[in-house]
Amino acid sequence: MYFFQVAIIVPFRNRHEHLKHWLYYIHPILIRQQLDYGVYVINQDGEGVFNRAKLMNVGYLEAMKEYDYECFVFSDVDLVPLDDRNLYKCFENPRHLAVAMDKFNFHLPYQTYFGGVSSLSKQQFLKINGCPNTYWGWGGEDDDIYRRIVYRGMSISRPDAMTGKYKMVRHERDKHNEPNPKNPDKLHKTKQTMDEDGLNSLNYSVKEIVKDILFTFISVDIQGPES
Ligand code: BGN
Repeated sequence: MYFFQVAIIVPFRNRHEHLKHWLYYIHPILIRQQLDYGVYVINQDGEGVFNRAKLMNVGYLEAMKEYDYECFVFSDVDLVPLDDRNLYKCFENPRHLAVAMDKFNFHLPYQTYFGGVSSLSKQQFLKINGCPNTYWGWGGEDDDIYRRIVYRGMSISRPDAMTGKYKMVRHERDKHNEPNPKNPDKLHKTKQTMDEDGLNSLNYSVKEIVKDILFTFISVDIQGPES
């Protein structure tokens, strides 16, 4: 049997209650999928504005320090897949997994939506220079990643709407993660900025690494924006 080495990366802050539930559901699913995987929870240290995509970049690099992973699944901590056949692995193309979330009435909110849960092989991730580091606060970073994929000549794959069902654990809007009005405009420039803003411009410092039995918890200072 062929085993896939998959790093599951979870951008995180202050959602320990969610994490507990997510781990409880996700591990049995991943085991039933017969994957060789590691879970990396990337915790943004401090009270600055949240930056989901930058934490994804950090997760990629930190996981790679531990093991030569072939595949990366990026998941929000509040999303639990409802069908075991929604495989947490990588495909020919970057994949969007969270296609039918309950909060969107089990539909895609729009055709190019790439948020929630996605997978990219090491090669695909490198091809797009990883994620943008400059989307502070809520909104747009997933759209930027989608654009990077298209600008590099790839397309995305998805499971069908039955297989791709997800439940979102309910929560209030997080503190320090307000919609950022600067983010939508940035999307027009992705094509020009993606070569300078990504894995190759990432700066952060690791504060603490805690190896739990079920996951690795990495706290990082991701050096917030000047303004
Ligand atoms: C979109 C957000 C995404 C978010 C989805 C679903 C933006 C950029 C301006 C168009 N995009 O509107 O980041 O995942 O909603 O909630 O805000």
